[in-house]
Amino acid sequence: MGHTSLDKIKALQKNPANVRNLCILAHVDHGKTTLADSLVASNGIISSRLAGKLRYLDSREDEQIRGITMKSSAISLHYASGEKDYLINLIDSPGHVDFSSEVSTAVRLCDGAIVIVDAVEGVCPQTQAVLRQAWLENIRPVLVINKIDRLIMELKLTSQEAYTHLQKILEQVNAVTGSLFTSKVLEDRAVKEERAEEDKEEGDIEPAECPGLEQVYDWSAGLEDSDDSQLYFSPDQGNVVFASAIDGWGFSIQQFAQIHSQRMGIRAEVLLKTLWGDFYLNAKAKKIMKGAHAKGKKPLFVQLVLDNIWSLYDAVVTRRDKEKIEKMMMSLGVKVMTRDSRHSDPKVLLSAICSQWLPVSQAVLFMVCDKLPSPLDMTSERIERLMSVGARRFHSLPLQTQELKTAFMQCSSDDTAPVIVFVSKMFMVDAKALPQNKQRPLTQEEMAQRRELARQRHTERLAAIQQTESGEGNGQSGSTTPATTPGGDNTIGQIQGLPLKAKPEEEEEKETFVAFARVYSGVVRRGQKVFVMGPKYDPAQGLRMVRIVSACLPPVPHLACCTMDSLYLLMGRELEELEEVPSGNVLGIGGLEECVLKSATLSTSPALPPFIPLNFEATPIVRVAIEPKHPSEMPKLVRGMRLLNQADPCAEVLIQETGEHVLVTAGEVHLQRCLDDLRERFAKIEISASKPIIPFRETVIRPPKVDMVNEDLGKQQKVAVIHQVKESDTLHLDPSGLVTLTTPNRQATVGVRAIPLPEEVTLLLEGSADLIRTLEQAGQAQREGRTLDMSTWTLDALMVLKSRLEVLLQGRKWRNAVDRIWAFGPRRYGPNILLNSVEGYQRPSVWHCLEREKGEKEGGAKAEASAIRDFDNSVVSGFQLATLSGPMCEEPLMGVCFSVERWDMNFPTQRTHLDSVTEEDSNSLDASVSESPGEAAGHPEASGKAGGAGETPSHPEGAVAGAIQGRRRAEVVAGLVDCYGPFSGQLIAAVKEACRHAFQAKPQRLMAAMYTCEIMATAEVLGRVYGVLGKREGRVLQEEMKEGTEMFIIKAVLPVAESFGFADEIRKRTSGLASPQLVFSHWEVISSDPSWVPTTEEEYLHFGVKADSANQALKYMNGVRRRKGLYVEEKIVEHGEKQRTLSKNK
Ligand SMILES: Nc1nc2c(ncn2[C@@H]2O[C@H](COP(=O)(O)OP(=O)(O)OP(=O)(O)O)[C@@H](O)[C@H]2O)c(=O)[nH]1
Ligand SMILES: [Mg+2]
Repeated sequence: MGHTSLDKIKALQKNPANVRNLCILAHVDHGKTTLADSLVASNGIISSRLAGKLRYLDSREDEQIRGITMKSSAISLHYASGEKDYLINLIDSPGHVDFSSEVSTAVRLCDGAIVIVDAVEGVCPQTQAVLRQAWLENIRPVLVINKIDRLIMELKLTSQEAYTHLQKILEQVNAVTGSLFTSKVLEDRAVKEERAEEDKEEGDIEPAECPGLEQVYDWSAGLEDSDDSQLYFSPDQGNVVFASAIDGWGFSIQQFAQIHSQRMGIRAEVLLKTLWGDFYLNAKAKKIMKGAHAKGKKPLFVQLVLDNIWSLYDAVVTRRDKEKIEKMMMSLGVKVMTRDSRHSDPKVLLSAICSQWLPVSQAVLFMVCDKLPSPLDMTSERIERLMSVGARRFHSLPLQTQELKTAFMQCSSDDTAPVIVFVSKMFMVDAKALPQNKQRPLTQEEMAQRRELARQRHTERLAAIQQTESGEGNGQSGSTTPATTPGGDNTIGQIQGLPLKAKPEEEEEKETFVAFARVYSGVVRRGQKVFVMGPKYDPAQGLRMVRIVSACLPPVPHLACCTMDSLYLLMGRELEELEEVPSGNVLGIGGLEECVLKSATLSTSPALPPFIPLNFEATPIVRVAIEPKHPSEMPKLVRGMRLLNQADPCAEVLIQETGEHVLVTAGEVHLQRCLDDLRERFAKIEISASKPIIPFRETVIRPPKVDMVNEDLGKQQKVAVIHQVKESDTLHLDPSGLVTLTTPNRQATVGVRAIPLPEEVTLLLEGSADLIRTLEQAGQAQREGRTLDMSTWTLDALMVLKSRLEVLLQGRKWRNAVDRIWAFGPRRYGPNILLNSVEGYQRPSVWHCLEREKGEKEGGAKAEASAIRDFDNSVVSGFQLATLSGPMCEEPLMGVCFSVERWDMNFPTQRTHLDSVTEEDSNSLDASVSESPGEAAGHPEASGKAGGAGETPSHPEGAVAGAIQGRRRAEVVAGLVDCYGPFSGQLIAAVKEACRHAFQAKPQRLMAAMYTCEIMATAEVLGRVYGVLGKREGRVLQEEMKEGTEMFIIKAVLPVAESFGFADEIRKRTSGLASPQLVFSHWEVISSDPSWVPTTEEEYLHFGVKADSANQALKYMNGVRRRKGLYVEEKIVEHGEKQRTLSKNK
């Protein structure tokens, strides 16, 4: 616990004005955990000599071994600044991209953040990502520029050069903030305009009053009048600290302003304004002047600040000049222990001096308390955003819900204030580590109490013995059961009341989940009951149905009720038990594992909507199939995977259609951690994991114009492609690629053509998946006769999507295409389109729900829709199935448009139709007709024919021939169940097959998932980095030199399929100098055709007869097919003798 007692922290928790909830954010390895160590050491929790080496908050073994943080963890610290006592709830977060979801969980619970930037590496991809995350959550950042010692020791910059370098870094960080701010202002303006428009519609503003409102469009409106000066990082604002966490020093310019104002007799305020910037000291005039750069003078910052540090490093580390060190220590008023000054490593002495002279913890904690907001300063904007879940807007929420905003703002710990808690993740703790199960030293009072109890027990026992001795006959039993006397019972009760209660053995074995949470309003008490709001919970509905928290589960959808069994203070590796936690604090809650999966909103008021979901930056993409080493341990694995799913914010666990248990993770390092966790904590069994399953997509492209050796292609390629589809009596293919397929019972025929979608359309559809899903839900609701309330924002976004599609789909082929979109797929929101090109078939378009007033008209039209409409859904289902798994290797399709150009239905009751069909191909039709009672009944001729074929017709009378019109459709449907199964099923299968064949009639390609990576490397190792990238099919996009350093930044894309072991290989080849961060970026078509075989002479020459070495796409495809147990067309040894010549050729 260090030198701050638990009672002190409890007292501090009650004063939210002096509480700071903050997290440390940065790119990987920029020194977050090292800085946290110094802050932890300032509370005496670890020794200050170990600060920076221990990495106390990296409590997992693998974190220590790999040297990177993998989960966010919190610790509460006390900081006294003058009169005031502050409580700092500090959360350290990981910087590696694979764990960026942990950053999201940390950021949600905080009001501020310390953003760290490495002075050498500057702004890196994750720095931008975390700044964006902080921005999206509306939390205020302060900056620490860390590792300044590297500028001195590694880059060997002079103090003047270092100053220029630091200026550049600050500019870079501010540029990121600036771009975030600009986009925010523009967004705000859009919202304002939208509101104005709404008001106008409501009639508040007469359009006539503001003529020309629409015409004048000032693009920079809002930018000038928005004050952004507070946003930027600037040393004179006091929101920047310069530090070297490892050497234990750090300062803000306030400290130096104070030191020098005393020494030089210049006012501190003046120094504060001039210490950072283009100012210099004119010694003669004793004045501070502007224009240091122009006049070639040393800026004040260099002269008064950096030079001191540079000379200290020079004396202590470089020259080890004892005399000078003594002198400097004298002038700084610092004393060190002899063992430090005599230590063989000069760094020890250096940090001993620095940590007294400019302790980093003081500088950082002061800045944090001074600049970051307390829970009381929560902005109304942030609250509204937290509560505006989904497409709903804050102003559309019920009034009672809107009133809760004041509870957030007041952050009150009154008993009357509603309790509002957000759980951002669940983490697992060994039950033995829980404070209630731990032995702890007894306090004086507890010892006295126990002594008293023992004495009591002793006297009672004595009294009992005396009683039995004097008693008359019940001697035996009485003497052996002294504990059952009333006094004895009482004793047990009292002992249990003490914190030292013993738990039953089996409970100690278990691991339990603790929720990582924050209280936004009210006081949380142990044993309190609260509502758990599911992500889809609707407060309007809830308010109607429940009033108070009751023990029984209220029957409200997405609302549960649970008890907070225990509350904890999070202290890094340890937990301390608490009875209650007031508003504004971060805490751990035990006992929620049954009702909270990963994150949740808890409250005593049913008016609270669930908070908006955490905003994850990473997409889980790496999947592996997992099985236990011993098949009998399957149940343990299943349980383990369930626990893992709960404990990790971003890992996904699922059972695939094939029955495999699959784990999806954000990257290789994340995968490794999840597997270790499964083995050691959750399942505790031996497991084996498959090789990562790489996702692919299948697509079609326009016929290529050149072949593999860049020769112009004639027509022959087209013909070759088309011959892949085998025609049969139910399947026809015309040379233009239109596939016509008839259902087995000959009652429906569909004609489908596959067309590649333009790349931009695919991208747009992929990016709008959520929006399309909303559209689909609205359509579904409309079909069921409900209406889904969408905010104007969503409606607008959908309109924009529609018009962008219209712009992108130009040309004769796509005429009116957007209005003819029938469905999206797979899963109804994927990046493929089903197009209605059937002549004369009218159906409401997918955009139908956007036009509310028109909706009614079309509803009327619906009533008279033909029977064909009943099967509309079957066509869509067939399309969904076809797009879910393509013909190449059963992977989902992407960027394909299936245009249905023909859809005929030949219902048996429609005499004429059937006639024509039977005449066309009577032989093949016999069986199907004969076994279909409906058909036989409605069509005597057909049944007659069937009889001829040797079958007994079921209804020879033909009695139903004159069935009345009203019953006709019902009969059609009933009659459509024949030997091929229900008709709708046949139609689904037919559409699916038609789509597959249409797909195969076009040149097919695989699409690979691509990572982007940014690698920083020095010139010496640049060549090796390129080597590794080239070997793995990577493509370099950009290479530039980082200003002021010798580093190159290489931006490249790399197929996910080639990425395993990439980071390790790069690290090995460059002796650890370069380490890439891989982030999923997009899907890319692999240009080679998997079904390609050399046909021209040049191709034979180039690739040989087999040409299998060149075809990467084929390799991928066969890999996937093999994994899925599909047929792989491959010859293992083709020509025995060829192998001998192979080495010669190479
Ligand atoms: N030279 C120098 N090295 C530092 C400094 N601060 C941290 N380091 C080193 O940088 C490495 C990474 O430090 P960490 O504190 O683990 O970095 P981190 O930001 O927590 O890393 P992740 O949590 O994995 O993102 C360690 O080897 C530290 O010793 C510093 O001020 N100067
Ligand atoms: Mg760390």
